[in-house]
Amino acid sequence: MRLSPWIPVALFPALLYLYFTSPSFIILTYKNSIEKEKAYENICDYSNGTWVRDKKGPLYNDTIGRKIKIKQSQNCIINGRPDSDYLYWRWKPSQCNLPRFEPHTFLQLIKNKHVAFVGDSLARNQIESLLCMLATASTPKRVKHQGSRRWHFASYNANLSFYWSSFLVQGIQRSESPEKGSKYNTMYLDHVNERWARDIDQMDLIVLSFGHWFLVPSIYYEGDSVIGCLNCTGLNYKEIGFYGPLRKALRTSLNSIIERKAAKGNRIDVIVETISPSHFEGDWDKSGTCSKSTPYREGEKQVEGTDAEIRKIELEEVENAKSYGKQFGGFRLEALDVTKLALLRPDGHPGPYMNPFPFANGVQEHVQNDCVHWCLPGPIDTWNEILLEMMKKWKEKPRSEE
Ligand SMILES: *[C@@H]1O[C@H](CO)[C@@H](O)[C@H](O)[C@H]1NC(C)=O
Ligand SMILES: *[C@@H]1O[C@H](CO)[C@@H](O)[C@H](O)[C@H]1NC(C)=O
Ligand SMILES: *[C@@H]1O[C@H](CO)[C@@H](O)[C@H](O)[C@H]1NC(C)=O
Ligand SMILES: CC(=O)N[C@H]1CO[C@H](CO)[C@@H](O)[C@@H]1O
Repeated sequence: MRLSPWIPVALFPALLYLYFTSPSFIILTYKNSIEKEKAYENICDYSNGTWVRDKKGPLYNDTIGRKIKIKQSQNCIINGRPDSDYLYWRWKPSQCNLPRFEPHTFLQLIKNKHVAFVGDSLARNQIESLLCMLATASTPKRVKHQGSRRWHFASYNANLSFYWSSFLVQGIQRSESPEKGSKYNTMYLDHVNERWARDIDQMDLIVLSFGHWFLVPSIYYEGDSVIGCLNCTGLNYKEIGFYGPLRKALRTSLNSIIERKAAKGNRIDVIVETISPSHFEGDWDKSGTCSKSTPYREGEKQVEGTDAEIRKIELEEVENAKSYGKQFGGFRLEALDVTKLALLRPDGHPGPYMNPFPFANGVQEHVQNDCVHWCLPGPIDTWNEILLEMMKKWKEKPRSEE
């Protein structure tokens, strides 16, 4: 029997009616609009969340670390750290999921670009994490450059570099052994450190990560005069604490970037990382340790005290610089707020495994611990996962001038 042509025609409106009133259609539409809205508003706050178990583990291992020549004091596996639990955690932001790092996507985004990490040993720790992750896709080549450590990804014509500048502004670090050498940092708060700043015009993305060096005794200059000091008992200077100086150093640096690049009509992207807390139980110089072997749970530990204050200053200065830089279309700036996710990971530091096999000759009375930097692989890989998400969002949402 031939099907009457009228049957489908008659059925069609009925089906249409059923479909549009069905709960699944309504839910689907609702979900789509929410997802669109989410993507549109960039509402995910990566800074708030919790560490959850993850079977997958890290993207790389110590073999790559050796190839990139990361600082050996952060290669915990090679140094004999016996537990590996700390490698099986993933950061879960409370409102979204943080995707696993995709080295190809990152390299594609930095094609023909120069990405500079500027700051202290934590900036170096992070760029080495990034290099290890990228090296799973493409091997970088170390290239000589005056004033920085530099790596070149030939197939992408991309450069990554690390500029050591622990204050961002000009200054002289106090001696590593203050009993013998200089007891104080000297900082020139209104002069950006030219070691990195003279290359600003060749940079496309600058990641600033600093802070820990502000906590030691210092003498502060503005212009030619001393404006105060930190912990300089016996010298005839005013104690002004380090919060003000830290704020000024960051402001001087961000202003320099804006004035030397954006104000001249060039594009520049800047990321300011908030402070990554350390986890010494006891004083760092009196054999303090970080012995916890699991992350803190949500709510178990709050960002407080010095860490909270430094983070607040950094976020405020980012907002200040954003409003100053807004008049120049090519300027983009965001904070990468790692303070909470770092605070929750006391288990991710090298601890005694900053040195190879620290217990090879039995347990010593005095073992030096590193509870500031992070094992590679380790939690700091997550900072770079968030960095990649921020870069992807920037790519989707073009600058106002474009
Ligand atoms: C380390 O990673 C390399 C490259 O990804 C891989 O070939 C090697 O098998 C890994 N080694 C271990 C011990 O997992
Ligand atoms: C972080 O997320 C938790 C859980 O969703 C929420 O209760 C808390 O208010 C959030 N905190 C901040 C500072 O947004
Ligand atoms: C990267 O560095 C290489 C070698 O130092 C240089 O020739 C090239 O122009 C740089 N590329 C970018 C995009 O900065
Ligand atoms: C006067 C002053 O700032 N003193 C500080 C020196 O450093 C110690 C510990 O680092 C502080 O507790 C003091 O307040």
